[in-house]
Amino acid sequence: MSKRKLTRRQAWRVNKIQEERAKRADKRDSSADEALSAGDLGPEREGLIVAHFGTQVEVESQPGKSQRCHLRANLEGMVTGDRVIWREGDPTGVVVAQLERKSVLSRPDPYGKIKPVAANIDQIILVIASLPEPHANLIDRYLVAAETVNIEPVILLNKTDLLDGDPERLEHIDNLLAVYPTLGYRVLRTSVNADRGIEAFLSQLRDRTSVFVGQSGVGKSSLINMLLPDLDLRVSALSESTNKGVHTTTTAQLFHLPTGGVLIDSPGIREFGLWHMTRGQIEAGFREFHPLLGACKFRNCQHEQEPQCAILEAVEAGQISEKRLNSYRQMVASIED
Ligand SMILES: Nc1nc2c(ncn2[C@@H]2O[C@H](COP(=O)(O)OP(=O)(O)OP(=O)(O)O)[C@@H](O)[C@H]2O)c(=O)[nH]1
Ligand SMILES: [Mg+2]
Ligand SMILES: [Zn+2]
Repeated sequence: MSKRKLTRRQAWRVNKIQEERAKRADKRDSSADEALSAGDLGPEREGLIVAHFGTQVEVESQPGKSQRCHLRANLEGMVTGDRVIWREGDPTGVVVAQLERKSVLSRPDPYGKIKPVAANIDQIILVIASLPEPHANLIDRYLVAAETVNIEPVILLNKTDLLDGDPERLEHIDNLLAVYPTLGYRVLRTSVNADRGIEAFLSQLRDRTSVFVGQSGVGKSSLINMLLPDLDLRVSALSESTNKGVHTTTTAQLFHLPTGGVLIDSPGIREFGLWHMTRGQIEAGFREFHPLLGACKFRNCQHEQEPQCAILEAVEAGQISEKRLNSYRQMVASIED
């Protein structure tokens, strides 16, 4: 984030927000401590955080059975998907410890601090649609982010019904997606409205913990409603003026699928940024570059116009897509700004 001088009014507001935050944290600690010292809590048991509301979390010990919990003092940054030790209470339980994480997705908060947003994820479902149109590099940016945290991404094109009878749009999307299967990424296609692609999607979700990422309005909640019709999550039409989503889902929530597997929809991870990445990480986020890294003449080659650049030669030879190279360059330029 760029450094700038705050006006007096802004400084006052920032102070005020910090004071309020500290007050909330104190209150949270004392509610948890009171409950713990009152001694009317159940025995310690393992649980899973299935939703997150400000200073409280919803903890589940078995699918369908969950309770609101306070967090014990000094337990910070707990997120949906975290496994915890907790004690049942009346009306509120207490989370007393966090278990080790297998993986974590993070993103910078508005103050530039890296914050976790979901834990123990095995698979990222990157949802796109022809409307809202994915902006340039959107797919590659998400893929790089997924590669960096070492979680397998799957691309899911939703709203395929919008392509019916529109060969131009279809061709555009087909061109956009063509390169990914050649890189080993799975690409699925669904339509909630026309009831397409559900079987393949369900089998991709089976026995894994997946998280949805993707722009507002691509149909993430609609897809969950399709898989779990009793749920009836809120969905909203795109804005008529901009054709963009209106940020309907506001809490991270975890869903168990009857066919097996767990799916997390979190508003926090839709646009996880790249600004905290280095050039090396971005480079490593392009999996087709891997066999060539180290093969350029210059050790610090930026793959711009250096002589004997292995990446540029591979593009020349048609082994690496020019579009992907351009994405890489634009991403590097964006972090260097
Ligand atoms: N034509 C068409 N529209 C769809 C499809 N899936 C979802 N939509 C519509 O797209 C709009 C946005 O859907 P949501 O499910 O709210 O999108 P979201 O990704 O959850 O959006 P946020 O919660 O804001 O991130 C709604 O009007 C849905 O009815 C589809 O397969 N085809
Ligand atoms: Mg939603
Ligand atoms: Zn090079």
